[in-house]
Amino acid sequence: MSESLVYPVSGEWAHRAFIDADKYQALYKRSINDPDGFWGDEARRRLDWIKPFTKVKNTSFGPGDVHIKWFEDGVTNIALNCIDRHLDKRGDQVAIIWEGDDPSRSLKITYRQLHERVSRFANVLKAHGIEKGDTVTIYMPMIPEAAYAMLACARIGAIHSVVFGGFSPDSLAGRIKDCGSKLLITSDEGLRGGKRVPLKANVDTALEKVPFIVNKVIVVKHTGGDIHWEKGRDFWLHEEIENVSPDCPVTPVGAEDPLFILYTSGSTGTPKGVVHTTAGYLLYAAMTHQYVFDYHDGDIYWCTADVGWVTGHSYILYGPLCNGATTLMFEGVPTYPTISRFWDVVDKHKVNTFYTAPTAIRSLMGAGEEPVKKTSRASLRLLGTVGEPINPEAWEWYYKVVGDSRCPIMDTWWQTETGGHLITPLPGVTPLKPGSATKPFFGIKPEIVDGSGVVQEGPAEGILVIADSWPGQMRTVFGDHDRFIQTYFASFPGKYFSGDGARRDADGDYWITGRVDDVINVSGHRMGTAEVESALVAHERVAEAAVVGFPHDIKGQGIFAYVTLINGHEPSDKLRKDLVAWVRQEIGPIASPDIVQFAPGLPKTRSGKIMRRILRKIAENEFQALGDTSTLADPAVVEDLIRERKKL
Ligand code: 6R9
Repeated sequence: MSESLVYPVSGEWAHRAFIDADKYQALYKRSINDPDGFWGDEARRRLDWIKPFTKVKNTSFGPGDVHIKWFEDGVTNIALNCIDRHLDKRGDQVAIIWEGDDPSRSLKITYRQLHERVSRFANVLKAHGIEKGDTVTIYMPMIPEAAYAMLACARIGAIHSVVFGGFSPDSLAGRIKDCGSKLLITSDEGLRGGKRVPLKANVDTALEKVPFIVNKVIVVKHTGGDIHWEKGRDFWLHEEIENVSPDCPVTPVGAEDPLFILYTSGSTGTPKGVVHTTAGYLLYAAMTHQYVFDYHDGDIYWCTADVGWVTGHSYILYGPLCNGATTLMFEGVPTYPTISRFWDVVDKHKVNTFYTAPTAIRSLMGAGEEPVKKTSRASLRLLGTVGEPINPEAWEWYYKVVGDSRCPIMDTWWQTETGGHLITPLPGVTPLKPGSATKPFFGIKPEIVDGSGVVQEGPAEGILVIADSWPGQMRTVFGDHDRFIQTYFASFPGKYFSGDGARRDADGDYWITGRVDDVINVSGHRMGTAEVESALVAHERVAEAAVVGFPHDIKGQGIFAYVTLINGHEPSDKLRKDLVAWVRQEIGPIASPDIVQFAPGLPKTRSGKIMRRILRKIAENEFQALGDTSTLADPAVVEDLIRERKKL
């Protein structure tokens, strides 16, 4: 396939980037050979400390004892680093640009304004009894108050748990129960694509399911919509902040005190509360943000994620603000009011760096080049992608159409658990290969192991593990350290198990093949679902594809492909055969799909991830055992898929 394609570092980038290939080599070497020296220097240089640390790394991946501590005797505060220390130099610089769902609404918030709003918010939390170490649940739309709420918690040492605003009352209730928050922050309603999201009503329903946990709800007035009001429990933020002082000194916080909990689903059980702590997390988010996006003073930076996901935590909020950046927060969706919205926003705010997910790119590709080409995008300098493997076709389209072949694409591989980018190109350093996340970031020791844990050398394919700790790593599963050990350190003792498969090519570049639970074993050959999908979407009629394994009498597992066609193309048996032949030709006979099902839509979470669990069950004709479908963006998709499956 297009694997041989390499885009070298351009002359412009070699010149402007912070580091070049030689410097990367030297720094990487030091980060691995002398982690104490490397990270100690970075932590002193990048963070302000209330009490300096004397110890740097104290970590063990087992076997036996698993503990992860960085800078453990240091004392600092996140808000001090993300706000207060910037006031002298950049008090009047814009910290957050907010772009509303409605294109006529946007706001600019300076660091000085951010300081006052966060301080007042923090005083409101204190007035309602929140103290250091308490958990606070945040269920908010993408409005500046979501950022204020998170930073207000950090300011007073409270632990936030942001629950994505697209989650149902049930999911919200489960997450409240797990971490036991006494206080919840929400808004009357959210707004996405012109539609109202009943956040406060969802909170009311959720709180009926978990009575006696939350006793205070702080409500931000956003749309002004009608809501139910529980006197004595519910409080308007705009009224509360009038009653408190604008001064709120930061609470000194230990480097290893928790900053936040973020729930993430694994292959089994209820969502896990991933715990990130203070100093190591912030250092890692800030450093990756600077180097990966080559962030320079004055850049306008936009990450399209929602603050309900880790990408929003690390790369809308904490990393950029720690670096004193201007970060754009977008309330809306890529298709509203028109399919040019992303690029209109880029032009409106002169965005230099744009970071999004492959799924967004693919959905926009379906509408062709014109909606992109009619915008300028002259301000764009660098692009980023995250969340799933990006197929080379989407990469090329992103590069050529969106970036006018000027902007390098940083394909950043990481996870909720990792806090920040682990495998990623660096502009000015890394030749780009469409579909490869390329090389490890500083301090990251990736290894490829086989099923029994044997480390593979040279070009190899297998399971991706990380051999040693880095500062941004999660520390535990909230309330269940044993589950942390079982999930991440039991499969390959002494190593962090990522749950992803990867291939390393002859240049040492990593290609993420997808979750190992998605790997299909066809006649003893391992087949990455991402690879088959990539081949399918390379077909001129295919908009999107999802591939799963299903039990096959002879081969062990067969390949089942769900295919969404580009508008204007009709399903037919002929096209089905063409697609099978196409994949056979693109990858090889072992990759030929056994079954192709045309699907007008795929089951996706609201963050755009395809729910393969559901696709696997439908492929297996197990319609009764679909499990929880509550997190789907559009549950009706499933009915369509079942109907079509029955016809095959
Ligand atoms: C940041 C984030 C983590 C999983 C991860 C992997 C997939 C993320 C990727 C990627 C290939 C990339 N993933 N980035 N796969 N290339 N650049 O997405 O966190 O929601 O926890 O998902 O996403 O499978 O294991 P999270």
